[in-house]
Amino acid sequence: MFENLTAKLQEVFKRLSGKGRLSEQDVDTALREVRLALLEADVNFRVVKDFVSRVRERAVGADVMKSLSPAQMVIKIVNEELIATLGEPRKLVLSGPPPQVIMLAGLQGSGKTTSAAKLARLLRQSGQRPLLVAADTRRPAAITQLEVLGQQLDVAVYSEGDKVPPPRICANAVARARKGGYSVVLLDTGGRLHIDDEMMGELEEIVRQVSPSEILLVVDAMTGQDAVRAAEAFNQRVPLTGLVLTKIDGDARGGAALSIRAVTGVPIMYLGVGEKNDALEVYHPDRLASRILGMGDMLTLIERAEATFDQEQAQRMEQKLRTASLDLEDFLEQLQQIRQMGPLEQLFDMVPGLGSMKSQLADEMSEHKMRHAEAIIRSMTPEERRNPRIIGGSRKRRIARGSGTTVAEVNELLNQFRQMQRLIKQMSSGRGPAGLLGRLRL
Ligand SMILES: Nc1nc2c(ncn2[C@@H]2O[C@H](COP(=O)(O)OP(=O)(O)OP(=O)(O)O)[C@@H](O)[C@H]2O)c(=O)[nH]1
Ligand SMILES: [Mg+2]
Repeated sequence: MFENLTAKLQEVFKRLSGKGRLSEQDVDTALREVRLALLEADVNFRVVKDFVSRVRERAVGADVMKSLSPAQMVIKIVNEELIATLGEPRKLVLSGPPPQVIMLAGLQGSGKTTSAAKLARLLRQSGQRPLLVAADTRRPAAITQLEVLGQQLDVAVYSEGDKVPPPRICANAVARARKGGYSVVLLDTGGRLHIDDEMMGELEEIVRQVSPSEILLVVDAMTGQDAVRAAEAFNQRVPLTGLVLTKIDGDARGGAALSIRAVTGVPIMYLGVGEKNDALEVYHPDRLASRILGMGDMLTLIERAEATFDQEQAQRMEQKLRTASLDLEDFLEQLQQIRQMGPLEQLFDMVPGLGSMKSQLADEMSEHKMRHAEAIIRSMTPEERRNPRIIGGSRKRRIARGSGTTVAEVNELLNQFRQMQRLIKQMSSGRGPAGLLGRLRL
């Protein structure tokens, strides 16, 4: 979906990266091109304007990090602002007493029925017992469509044919779910070609009858700004809690995906990425942004790491990690490398498996602590660095004095180092986070 936009943005970045220093004019020229690329991708013009001005403000005032070229710095800012524009993710809330009700609404053909089935599948995977409800009585084949999907997925489908009014069907379905021990009820409502009063009235009545905890609007991302307008109109009548953007796999220009959150204020929650039952992804703004920029999550990390790591040193490190013979000299080198790579938090985000350890790591590796660690290691003799076991009480006192720290801090560092060694041993024996080493290419 984002091919064109991605190609355009990459061209802009490529031109920037040819330059050693960026003047304000370079930034302006680049941003003009970014602006055009976004407008061509059918992004809402107000969203574009706001986006560009945020990037400009940050790019002009930015402290360029030592390890990043000015062009990389611009990419970094564009990426972060893109993520901000795409908006925070929100998880489905199903914490109330069962059954929890999720209503799916949307224009005709937007992908409600398909998404309801995909969502049922995801929910079942996470341990829920879903019940799909055929609440679209207008289109003759709609009920059969849902029943077929239910059969494929082995998920129960509740229907009462097409003579009972949908709000009634929904209320009955919830009662059935309660008796039958279903934990989640998914309402597949009927769509219309355009927003009309009858459809909205029906949705409002369903909301009144069964008070869904989630009201998800399913929007076809292929329809561009129409999708955004439709979402605004829906949101005025029923309180939407989230968006499902479908057909992200299509070849439309992507503007809807980029504008809809900013324009409507409703968070994107899922992305439909294909016709198959498993083609529903939980939305992650950072992943979507990197897809738009054409950079894999890891790509940025590797690029930055490669820029600062010299190849030879990297190979040496790799060898050491494999044989788990890392010493404090290497530890120091690592600390310096990491500091050159930019904000740590962001770095952690990019390494799969580190996410959960992030806050702990970030705390342990705050700039302040890193500076102390460096000072401590610098105060050691080469022999002590190679063989920390020889560091006893008097050596610790000497090191603490030399580095302007305390014995407790020296101890802490030595402990951390031992922990790291242990972790590395685990990883190199294949018990650690899968593939971490390979991905990091240390
Ligand atoms: N490529 C692709 N196709 C999708 C996606 N989601 C839905 N579709 C297709 O879009 C068409 C319409 O999907 P439905 O789920 O029937 O849409 P609906 O909103 O229920 O339509 P009505 O009930 O008629 O209002 C079907 O052919 C789906 O296979 C998606 O994420 N990617
Ligand atoms: Mg349908």
